[in-house]
Parts: sequence; structure tokens; C-alpha cells
Amino acid sequence: MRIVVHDLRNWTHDRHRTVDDRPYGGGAGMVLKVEPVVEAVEALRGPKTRFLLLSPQGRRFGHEVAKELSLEEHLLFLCGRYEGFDERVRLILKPDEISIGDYVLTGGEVPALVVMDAVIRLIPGVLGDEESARENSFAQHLLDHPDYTRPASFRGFDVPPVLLSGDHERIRRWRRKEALRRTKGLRPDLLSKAFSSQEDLELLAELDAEAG
Ligand code: JCZ
Repeated sequence: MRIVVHDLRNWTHDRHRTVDDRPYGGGAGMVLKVEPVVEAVEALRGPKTRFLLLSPQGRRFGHEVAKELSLEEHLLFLCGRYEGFDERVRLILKPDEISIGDYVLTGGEVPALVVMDAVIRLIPGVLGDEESARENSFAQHLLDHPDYTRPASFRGFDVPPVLLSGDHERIRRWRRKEALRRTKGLRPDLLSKAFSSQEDLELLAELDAEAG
């Protein structure tokens, strides 16, 4: 894998290497100029390039999009600053526009890093087997189960005894139940998307039966 950062100013033609200008119609802030952006992207994109633009107007980035992008040969991220781009950038380059969430950042670089990090960990062989097995968690629309490590007791807070039992089947079932508990409590919206096996339905019934 190779990560390359490009400077838009390399595709300017004036001696000040100008990439931004004032918006037609007036108003605060600056807009990225159409010529350097279009020329840069045309120079950098090839037949196998997936071209992405990070902005709050994009479709929402999540696990499904990350999986899709992890299969691509070449990703090209266009990161704006200031007020964003001359609209003709979108009309000419037809980017796949992506948002990492409903908040406004100062530029597209941080969103690009977020997308890159989420995508890179899904590329086969980038992380070890143990970590990639955890892909299952969000793939199944569930939050992770709680984890503990030594010591077995700290300030009166004990590790759940089942985790010390050595009974792998009981541990697996406990973890699944706790993942369901967390998801039900913190992100019920995810649970409604999750595939529920017969075991999940049993575990959810157990949670319902618990007091509190
Ligand atoms: C350029 N401001 C690019 C993207 N999800 C999200 N929030 N904020 C952005 C973003 C903000 C920007 C630019 C100027 C992306």
C-alpha cells in the first residue's frame, strides 16, 4: 500500500500559485478555484481510481461504505478548505461525495484520514487474524462485548467469573449476550438491523427477564 499527499498548488499557473478566490456574489470566505482542482484530479486519476470528495453534503460514511472502498484498487481523496469548492468541480469531476457526520470541520483532511483508517483496517492482511475477526462485530450491527484483563479484582470490581472459567462455550455465549445488552441499551437502532439467530432471541429474552 502507498499513501501519497499532493499539493494543489502544483497545478496552478500564476506566480503566486493561487488556489482560492473570492466568491461571485460576495460573502465571507474563499472558494477553491476550479482550474487547479480539475487539473490535479485529471492528472492523478486513472481508469481504476475511485474518486472521493469529503464534505458535509455527502452520503454518510459507515461500515458498509468502508467495506466497499476496501475492495478498490486506488482511492483519490479531494480535501477542501475555506468555504469549499467552485461548484463546477462537482459538475465536471462527478466525485463520490462522502460525509463522516453532521458537524462542520475546517477542511476535508481529517475526514479523509478517518475514511482511510476505517478502510485500511479492512484490507486483508493489514491487521492480524485476531483483529480482522473483530470485523464481525460491526458487520453484524452489534457493539463489542466488554473485555477484561489482569488483575482479576481491582478496587472491589471483579472480572465476571465466567471469563475465568475456561469454559469456552459459556464464554462465547456470555460475550454474545453482553454485546446484545450493550447494543440494546446504547444503540437500539443497530439492533433492529442485526440478524437475530435463535440464540440471540434466547439471549434477548434473558435480558428482558432480568430485573432493572
Ligand atoms: C472544506 N470545510 C471539507 C466534512 N463530515 C464533514 N464535516 N465537515 C466536512 C468538511 C468541511 C469542510 C471541507 C471546508 C469537508
